[in-house]
Formats: sequence, C-alpha cells, structure tokens
Amino acid sequence: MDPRFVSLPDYREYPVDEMKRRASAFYEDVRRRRTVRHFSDRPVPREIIEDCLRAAGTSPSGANMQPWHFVVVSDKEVKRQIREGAEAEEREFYAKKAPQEWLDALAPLGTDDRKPFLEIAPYLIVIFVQNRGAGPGGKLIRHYYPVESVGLATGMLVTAIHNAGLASLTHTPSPMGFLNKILGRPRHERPFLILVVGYPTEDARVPLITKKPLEQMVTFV
Ligand code: IYR
Repeated sequence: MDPRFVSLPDYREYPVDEMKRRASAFYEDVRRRRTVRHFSDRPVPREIIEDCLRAAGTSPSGANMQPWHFVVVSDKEVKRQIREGAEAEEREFYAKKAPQEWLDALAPLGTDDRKPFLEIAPYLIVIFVQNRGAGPGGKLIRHYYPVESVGLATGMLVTAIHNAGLASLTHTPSPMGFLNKILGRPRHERPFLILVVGYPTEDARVPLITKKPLEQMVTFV
C-alpha cells in the first residue's frame, strides 16, 4: 500500500522561555503523583475515564498497531471475582513463591496479600496486550513490540488519570490468566496489569519513598 501523508497538523512551537515554564510546570505537577492503595468508593463519572483512555490511545505503538485492549470494570460482582482471583494468587506469592530478595524489595511498600481496593475503587481498568490482532479481513496478524507499546500507553493513562485529579495503582497479581476467564478475553490477549482508579480516602497514607535525582538516572554525553 502506498503511504499517504498530510502536513503536520497540530504541532505547536513555543518560545524557549515558555518551553522552560511548561517543562518545569509539568514536572511540578507529575511529581505530586503517588501510587495509592487506600481508595474511596466515591463514584467517578465515566466520561472522565473515557477521555483518559482516549489520551492513552494516542500513544505511539509498533507499526501503529495499537496492540492494547482496556476492559473497564465497575460491576460489583465482576470486581468481587477479580479480587477473589487476585488474592488467591497473592496468597501463593507471599507465602510460597516469592524469593526472600523480592519480599525484601517490597518491604518498604508494606504490601501484603489483602487487596480490598479491588472491590472498593469505582474502576478497575484491566489492560491487555494483543500479541496478534485482527488485520484486514479479520485474519489475525502479528503485532510488533506489543509489550513496549502497551507500556507506553499505560504510562500515558496513568498520567492522564493523575492530570484529571484521580489516583491510581498499577497492580500485577501473577499469574493473571484468571482475568481472561472472568472478562472473556481471547487467548491471543495477555493481561498486562490492573489499573485501580478512583479517589483516595481522606486518610490515605503512602509509603515514605524517594525518586532518583537526575544525576543518578541520566548521563549526558
Ligand atoms: N503483586 C504483589 C506484589 C508486588 C510486586 C511488586 I514488583 C510491587 O511493586 C508491588 C507489589 C502485590 O500486589 O502485593
């Protein structure tokens, strides 16, 4: 197929001073984001979640295949089933499967096998990676860099949710095969993570942790 082009439609250049202000203001805003584990059951209008998902869907992806599927769960009974499946995996993880080194790494976060937030938060966004997807004519075709692509889209989703004024938690019980069953997703889709979304409780607490300063994570050559 011949490629078709249009001139770059929506790009905006800012004067350098304004770029500096914008870059700094964005950092000041995203650095307030914290992963939260204490969620309120306060309802959140669905259209907010829809716009955050639209933002995630603008992510770059390998060959623009957009190899993601998002299942937005608000149904109480489905949330209960997901909690049940996740807690079963987590009990195995904490009691048997996790090596001591992993448990030591998690210790500062204070996590354990109880996941009540999976029933309390208004939304669980279950994110699937499509290793293959429907091509022209409905035949399954290969996707490229699916995991990298879904990681990028998930980052945009987390940022969009923070920007809207909501909190989120990236939750990864392992293995997550139970999610295909509960949500009726096909075999060529693999659960990537559960994004728990809602308001934090008024008395929500978060672990006292720090992020690496620039010098520790960046090399300029
Ligand atoms: N899935 C477990 C353990 C866990 C693993 C990682 I890596 C974390 O960053 C946090 C938790 C749980 O959710 O408790």
